[in-house]
Amino acid sequence: MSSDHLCVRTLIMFYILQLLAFASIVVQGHDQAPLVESDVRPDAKLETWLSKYGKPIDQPFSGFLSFSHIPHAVCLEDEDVSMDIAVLGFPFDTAVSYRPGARFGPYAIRSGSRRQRDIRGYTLSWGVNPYDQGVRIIDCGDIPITPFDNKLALAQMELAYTTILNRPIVSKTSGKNTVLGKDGRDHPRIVSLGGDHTIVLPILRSLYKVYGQPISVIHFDSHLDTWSGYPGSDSEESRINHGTFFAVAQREGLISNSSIHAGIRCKLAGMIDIEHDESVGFQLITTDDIDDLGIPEIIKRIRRRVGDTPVYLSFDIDVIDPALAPGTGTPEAGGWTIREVKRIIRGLAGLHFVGADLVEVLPAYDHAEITGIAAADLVHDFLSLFLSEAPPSRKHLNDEL
Ligand SMILES: [Mn+2]
Repeated sequence: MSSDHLCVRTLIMFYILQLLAFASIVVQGHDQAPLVESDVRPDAKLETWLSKYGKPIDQPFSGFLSFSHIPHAVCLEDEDVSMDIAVLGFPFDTAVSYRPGARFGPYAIRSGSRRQRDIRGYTLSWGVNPYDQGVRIIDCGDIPITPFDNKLALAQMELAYTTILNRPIVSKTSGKNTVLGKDGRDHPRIVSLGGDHTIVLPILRSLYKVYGQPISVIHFDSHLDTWSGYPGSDSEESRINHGTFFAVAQREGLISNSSIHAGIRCKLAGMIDIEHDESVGFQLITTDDIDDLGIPEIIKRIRRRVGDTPVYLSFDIDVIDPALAPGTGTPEAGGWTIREVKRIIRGLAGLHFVGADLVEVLPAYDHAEITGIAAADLVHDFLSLFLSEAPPSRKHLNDEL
């Protein structure tokens, strides 16, 4: 047989097979009921989504981008909104010494929180779900901070924080171990999403106004953030940045001398930096202390340092090893793991927290959202921290197994 003949026969076979396949689709189509019933008659009963499927439920990958899908409001606009705990975004990054981009941090943390939600907020490590503790937790959105004028930006952040801090709480208390303000009442507690670390200065100014006393700070960071300035930046405004804000806060009398750093490993000018740091009111726990002292001793030292004073928790994501949280502004190699830090955080439950933040998340340097997801997970821990009376025991776990 010639190759021409073979070609023609192959072509005919191909067309016959195609015809058979088409015929079988037509026959099957007639035999099967439609997959979705749809009443297209003109007199058909009108249905809506709500009447048929009920209240829309966000999927982990859908819905408005509030933290962990919690109720959200523009709290600065709607003056009737009140809460016990607020999540508040600070999209500010115009006071950094290295990479800018933390203005996208609040977005990245909320985005990283999408698989977290109230109905599955219980964790074995805490033994609680922060969303079923009878307190109202609201995502208040972001403060509209100017990126053009830091003096104005600082004023905006302070006023926004104070505005929300002065809202009446909804429940009898905003959680466990709260501190009364100088007006004698319990105030909402705010978890701030940064933003570069400078946002803590207006926050501390606002806390001082409401609580009427200096606040102790537990500061997780690879850097001291207590420097007095940067060479070549001598104006009053340039002295307020993400490496100096604690020194400014100390000069203004906003923080007590019972503060403590955890996770320090940055390079220094020398011991002169540590001496200055002590004068700002800080003790320090270095990154290596986790190996030399262990986690229980680190927890003990932090608790002993702050005692029962009002405490603010400031968490720079760069305390985590950059391999596990690369999306940050001033990465320092050789940091703590997320698991280690989470254990330390749990050990701090029962202290008198007046607020917390998670700062320096830069999604532009992140990969596969790993920094955003870690940050969102830590914010979930902060909520559990506010709502727990003491560090979790293992009572809810069956250790017999
Ligand atoms: Mn910092």
